[in-house]
Amino acid sequence: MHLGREPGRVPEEVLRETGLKRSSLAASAAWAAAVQEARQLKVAAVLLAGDLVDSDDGFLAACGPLEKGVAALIDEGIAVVAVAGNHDTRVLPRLAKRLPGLTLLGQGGEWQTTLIEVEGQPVLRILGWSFPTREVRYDPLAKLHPEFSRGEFADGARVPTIGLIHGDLDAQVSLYAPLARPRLEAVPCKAWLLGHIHKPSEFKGAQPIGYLGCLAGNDPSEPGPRGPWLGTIESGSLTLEHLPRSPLRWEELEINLEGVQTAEGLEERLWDELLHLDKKRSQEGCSARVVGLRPRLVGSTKVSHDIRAEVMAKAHTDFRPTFDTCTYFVDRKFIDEARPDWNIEAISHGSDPLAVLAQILCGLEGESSDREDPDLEDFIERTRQAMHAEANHKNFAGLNRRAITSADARAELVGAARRAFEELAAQSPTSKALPEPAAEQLT
Ligand SMILES: [Mn+2]
Repeated sequence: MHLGREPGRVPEEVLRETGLKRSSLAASAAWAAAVQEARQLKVAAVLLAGDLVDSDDGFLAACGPLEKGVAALIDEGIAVVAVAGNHDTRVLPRLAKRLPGLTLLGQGGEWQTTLIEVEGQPVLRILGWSFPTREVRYDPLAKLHPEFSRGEFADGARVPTIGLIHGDLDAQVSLYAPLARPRLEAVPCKAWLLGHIHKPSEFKGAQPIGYLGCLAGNDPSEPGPRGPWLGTIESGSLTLEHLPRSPLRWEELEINLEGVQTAEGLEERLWDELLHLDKKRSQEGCSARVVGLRPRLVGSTKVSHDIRAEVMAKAHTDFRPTFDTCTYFVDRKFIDEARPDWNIEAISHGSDPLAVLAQILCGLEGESSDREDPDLEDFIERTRQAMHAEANHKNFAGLNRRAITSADARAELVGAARRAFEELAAQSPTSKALPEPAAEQLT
């Protein structure tokens, strides 16, 4: 849930125009809505898969919303079961101690189970494990008691089991509990419900294993529907339904510029894509009040990078369509993967600066991958090293380190080369005489 996170990227103007408070789009608002829905549905239990609290120093930010939600659930006779993740390893046990209704499973890294009852009868068992320390390099399943892994429990209750754990599924090496799928599959559980990755999985198969995802959209890097899952057990089989209830949703809006010649054309395509997204969202039953869009421009076009950036800047300030109760806005950043609509291959057969740039671009885009080019490889490697040095600068020491790959460097260079090409082509006195990218030249 990452209680304590505020959606900082939603512009003030959007809040002013919609009359919404920033806090009404935060993780705590998504939690409050989920609690209300759980009460209305009269579910037997609410399960929370770790990282409830954004950070271990977030006690004060989280205790209010968590206390209120847990109390409202307990009041309705709903059990609340959680495991701790890497973000709330220390703070969740503190909160659980003060919230008697909250069952924190597997504290200190010791596997534990609890029974969920309906009208005094056990109906479901939850098997869980909590992070004992912020970093866990081993697979917790390796430490599961043999009798638990055989489905034998001291209480003798014969009810379906659901596994609840926070960790890094399918990772060989991880600081956050690498979970090997075969080990999970070997435990006789109806399903493994995981926390850690913010994007919800598709739960499929006889024994679904996957991430529940966040209750709320955090930032533009986390596109798609977010919300709780509704699990139903009927005649011993489990079904899981995703409820896209996050008040704030982020979406990556792909805009294909193929055939777009002008700024106006780009504006219209943005509008078309938005209408398409809105339709899809309403079919999903998405109840977002605000949707933030991160446009991704793709395809080859005559519209230059500068014009594309101008239209996107205008969309950020002026474009706020509202349908029913949902308002859309365009984030200030966009992803530009559009290609200049020139026959670069034809232009590259020359020796002027534009031709040289075209040769580099062809090489970077892999069109000349059939021939080895040590210069290009060296160019990519030097770029990668420069990016690595920047990303790992001491100023960013507090952030998670990320390895910069050759593919990252190549993508960065392609973007820069495309922009330089467009500018140079526009300045070139001969550019009008350059061959058009017409299909017949490619045939
Ligand atoms: Mn986590």
